[in-house]
Amino acid sequence: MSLTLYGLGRSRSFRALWALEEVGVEFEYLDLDMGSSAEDGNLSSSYLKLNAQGKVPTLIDDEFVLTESNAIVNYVATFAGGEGFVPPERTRERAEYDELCFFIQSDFEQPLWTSGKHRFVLPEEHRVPEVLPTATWEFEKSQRALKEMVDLRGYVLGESFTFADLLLAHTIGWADSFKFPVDPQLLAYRDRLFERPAVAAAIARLPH
Ligand SMILES: N[C@@H](CCC(=O)N[C@@H](CS)C(=O)NCC(=O)O)C(=O)O
Repeated sequence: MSLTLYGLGRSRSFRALWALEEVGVEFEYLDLDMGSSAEDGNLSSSYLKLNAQGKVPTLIDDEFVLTESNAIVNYVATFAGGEGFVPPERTRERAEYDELCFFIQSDFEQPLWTSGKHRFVLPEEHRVPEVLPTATWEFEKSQRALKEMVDLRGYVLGESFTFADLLLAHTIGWADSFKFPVDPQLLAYRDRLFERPAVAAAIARLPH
């Protein structure tokens, strides 16, 4: 088994990097040069063959290529060492895990991505700065909903850590780094999750 993860710093690829460190498998991590079509760039012809959008993350497992951070995290949980990080299929616990992960990726993170796109990701002629206050308003709305949905004092699905915690803690960190008004309870939850040794190991893989 030969595993390679392509990513970019603490972007959404960090979710996959953290998951691989939680499982404790051997892998190579390659941090791409964003916006570059050089060999180590996300726009190189070789990378675009792996990920047609030139986005991160991309995981290569021998000849198997997988994109989408949540799909990668769920796949990583099927490796030896990943038991318990994603609840088993055909259970209500799994349905609740999916519910939360879909909420994070559809509602909770979208205002953050809207903000990123309209501040620095999209070509300048496609940026609409007027949308930014709406993104803040939407984030505050999802944040309030999240606090009703889960108990942030422990792990969001109950007794033990799952990759729903990983996804959520990463996304809260993203909101904080984008200077969104993040509720102190969410920040305390993120700080606690970020104390996990796998987070330190993942950070150590990033270029400094
Ligand atoms: N839904 C995708 C989103 C991937 C994505 O948009 N990644 C960003 C970094 S967080 C990226 O590669 N952006 C480069 C671009 O949009 O050109 C996932 O979660 O994997």
